[in-house]
Amino acid sequence: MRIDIISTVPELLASPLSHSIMQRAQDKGLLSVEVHDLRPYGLGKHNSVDDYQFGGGAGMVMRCEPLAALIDELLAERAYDEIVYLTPDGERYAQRRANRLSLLDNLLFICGHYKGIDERIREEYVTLELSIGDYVLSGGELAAAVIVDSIGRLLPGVIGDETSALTDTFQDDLLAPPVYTRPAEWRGREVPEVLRGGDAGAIERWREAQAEARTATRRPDLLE
Ligand code: 6GU
Repeated sequence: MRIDIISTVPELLASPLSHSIMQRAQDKGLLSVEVHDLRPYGLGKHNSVDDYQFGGGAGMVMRCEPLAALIDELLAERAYDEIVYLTPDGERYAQRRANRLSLLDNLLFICGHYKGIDERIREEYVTLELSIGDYVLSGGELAAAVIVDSIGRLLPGVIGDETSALTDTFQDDLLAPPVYTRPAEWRGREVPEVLRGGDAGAIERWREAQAEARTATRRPDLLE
């Protein structure tokens, strides 16, 4: 999968995408992420990428021309399955969308700042608008990092244990059951007996029951 990201603060995206599983995905050639700095496409001698909004009001708006120039350049290289704008008024991002995006080949993410981007860029180019939750971030970069991470780890071959992404919390609308590792007893707390026996069927049933109980108490909305 190839992911391009447009940002005015590319430094914000460097670290989250260059460690751990995201780095491994890229090292293995399964994921290629390219961050594109919008600033050189800015207008005038100050490379301006934003301006006051028509109609007045606090906050700047990202201008059409720099974004269009960069997007057109990227579109000349490849077609995108989705051009995604990260915005708090977008569709609430969840695992179902992550699963669907992980099946695509080419994604373009646009990170907004200030009051957002000129509405006409959304009309002209954007095919999907995503929000990562009901709160406001100062820019789309952290949201893009969250979404790229959640997609990248689903790509076949990225996670060593091929079945591991299938047992994640949310993967079947259930929270994951509790997990334990050694030692079997720690500060008087014991690992549940069933997990220490070798009965695979019993372990499976215990985990299912735990997942359901945990979901019912913590996230009853998921069971509806
Ligand atoms: Cl995608 N962007 C911004 N700026 N704030 C957000 C968000 C995105 N999702 C939740 N809050």
